[in-house]
Amino acid sequence: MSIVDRFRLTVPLIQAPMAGVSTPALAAAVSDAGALGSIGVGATDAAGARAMIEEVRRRTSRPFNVNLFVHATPTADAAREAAWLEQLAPVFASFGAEPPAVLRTIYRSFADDPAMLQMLLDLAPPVVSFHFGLPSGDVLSALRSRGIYLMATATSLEEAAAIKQAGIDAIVAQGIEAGGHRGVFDPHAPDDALTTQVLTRLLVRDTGMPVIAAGGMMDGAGIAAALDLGAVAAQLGTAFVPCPESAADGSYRAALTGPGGRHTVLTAAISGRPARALANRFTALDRKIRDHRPPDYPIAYDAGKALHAAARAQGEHGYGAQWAGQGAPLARPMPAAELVRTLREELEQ
Ligand code: FMN
Repeated sequence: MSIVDRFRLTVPLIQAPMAGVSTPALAAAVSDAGALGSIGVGATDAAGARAMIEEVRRRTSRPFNVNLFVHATPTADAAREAAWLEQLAPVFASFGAEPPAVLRTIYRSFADDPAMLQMLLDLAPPVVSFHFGLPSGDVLSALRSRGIYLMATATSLEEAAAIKQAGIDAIVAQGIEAGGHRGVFDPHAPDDALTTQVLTRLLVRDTGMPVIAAGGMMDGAGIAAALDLGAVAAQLGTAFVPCPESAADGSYRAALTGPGGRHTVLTAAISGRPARALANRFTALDRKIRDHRPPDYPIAYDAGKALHAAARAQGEHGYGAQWAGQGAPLARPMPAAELVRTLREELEQ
């Protein structure tokens, strides 16, 4: 049974999980409107995730998705971290600030977080999805035994094969156009940078699994194209960033919906993993320090967030992590329920 039938969706649409940007209010509004809302709990701990799941449940009785980061455990490397901070020091200084003395692992991978697993087994959300990799077979079996539907992101045929092998229910085909972090399992491996169109078609043909296309779709025409390629649904992130229910701040919204939305860049300088963001002062800085390898994800993100805070304190918003996909100029700010309704109408035309 496809995800659309199983969860009685009235439109083949998933609002992408967006850690730090999607909120329980956004997910609930989307689910109530007939699509599948998602929360991203990758950047919080078990207690934070529990509170978010409970809030979604207070707001809606419809199904929703909870997304986790399953990245490789980062390796702290004092010399590499010091060298990175040295590169950023002049920028901190330009805002009258010092870089942090040491960088921390600001959140754990789901693979290293038994408390998060226990919380998920307790609350049993209807859908759980994984980004950056897969948990162990034992963890997957435990989640499955609670009746949870499982999805995972692939950016390549190899990652898709691993997802199929693990017995995941559906695969999210994330193309290079997508906003936010690329779901690549190994950020240091060569990346073929497949587009959503090519990846979706390849995975439909090669895996035989339900494929959810993600990356660059902003309207009914985009979703229809993905369905034509054989996808069972489309996962849209950037389209939902300007919704009033998202946690995006004013400068991020203004940049995304203004001329800044026309230019996005893939960068690992902000967090330590490749991610697509609006071109801003941070991504421009990346061009200057590209020869220096950032600390492991998410250790580098500790520096990125500190730099954003230092700049913002001086009124400069250009160092924020303003994740966005290539379709950003097609964004339409409106409440989430209205966006879902609009997308459904466009699809039915
Ligand atoms: N994907 C995840 O699986 N987990 C996340 O926490 C996550 N955070 C994101 C944050 C933002 C602001 C954006 C724009 C995307 C994020 N993504 C995340 C990627 C989305 O799942 C999806 O692949 C992407 O939004 C699709 O491309 P689009 O932005 O062009 O619609």
